Amino acid sequence: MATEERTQEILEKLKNAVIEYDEDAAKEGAQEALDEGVKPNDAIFDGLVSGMQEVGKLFEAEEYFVPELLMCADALYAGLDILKPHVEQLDLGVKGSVVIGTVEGDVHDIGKNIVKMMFDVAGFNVYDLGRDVPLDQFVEEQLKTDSELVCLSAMMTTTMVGMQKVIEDLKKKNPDVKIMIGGAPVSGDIAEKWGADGYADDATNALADAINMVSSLKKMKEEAEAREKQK
Ligand code: B12
Repeated sequence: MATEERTQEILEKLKNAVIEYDEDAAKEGAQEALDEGVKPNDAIFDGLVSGMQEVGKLFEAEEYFVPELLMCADALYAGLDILKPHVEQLDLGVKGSVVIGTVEGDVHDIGKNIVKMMFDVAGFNVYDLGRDVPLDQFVEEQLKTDSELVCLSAMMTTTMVGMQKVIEDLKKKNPDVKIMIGGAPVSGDIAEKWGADGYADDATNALADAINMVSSLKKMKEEAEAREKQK
């Protein structure tokens, strides 16, 4: 078990590996975290993701441009690949099916993949459509898989508007489906205005909200079935 000081050192190494787009350091830091008993969740959120938040600031300050961002993303994924299989599996008593993807026109997929990881560790069936997903594909996949939940991610003000169409189309085809949206430009107010059932600002809250939605949906279905039987 790493001491508090050593834990901070490893987290700092992971953070800097992303900022300095150093894939080797990210892999090394991830392995050190595992070897020394740092929780994989902490290494991901307080190390890698925290580094990417700093990268966002450097981009805004025009110190970094798209090529740097791409290399930072590669470093983050290099560390994530090592840590992900070790994230603790959760048994939260409810499991569901979820369709997830980043909407059309948008290639940002780090946040979406981290939300996906949380669903994976909670034992959900995850249908990941990837990034830059044509809007109709969300509706098609939900109908095909009969998933309880659809999660839409967008990182740009220009692409998030596509979510509104998906929400409308999904609710028309299947009023029971629950829809959750997220990504930096999205907010709870927008989610409400567009008729989504939920919004979360990070992956941990996304899973917590999803569990609530899926359990209320399952309860409603069970009650409806019980009423049918009584007839
Ligand atoms: C890395 C990055 C890139 C990388 C992406 C690599 C990849 N594989 O994802 C690359 C280089 C490809 C890129 C490209 C561009 N980018 Co960019 N990018 C970023 C950056 C720096 C970090 C994003 C990130 O990964 N964050 C880390 C993750 C973990 O956080 P997150 O995505 O927010 O996800 C968390 C939550 O939001 C939430 N969440 C996310 N999705 C979902 C979904 C659901 C359902 C729920 C519930 C929750 C949830 O949970 C996640 C985990 O906790 C941001 C800056 C920023 N402040 O966000 C700019 C940013 C998003 N990019 C921006 C821009 C402008 C671009 C480009 C147009 C640049 C250009 N000139 O070409 C292109 C667009 C390409 C395209 N068509 O999509 C702008 C968008 C501005 C806007 N508001 O519209 C930002 C905000 C930078 C800025 N300040 O200007 N980018």
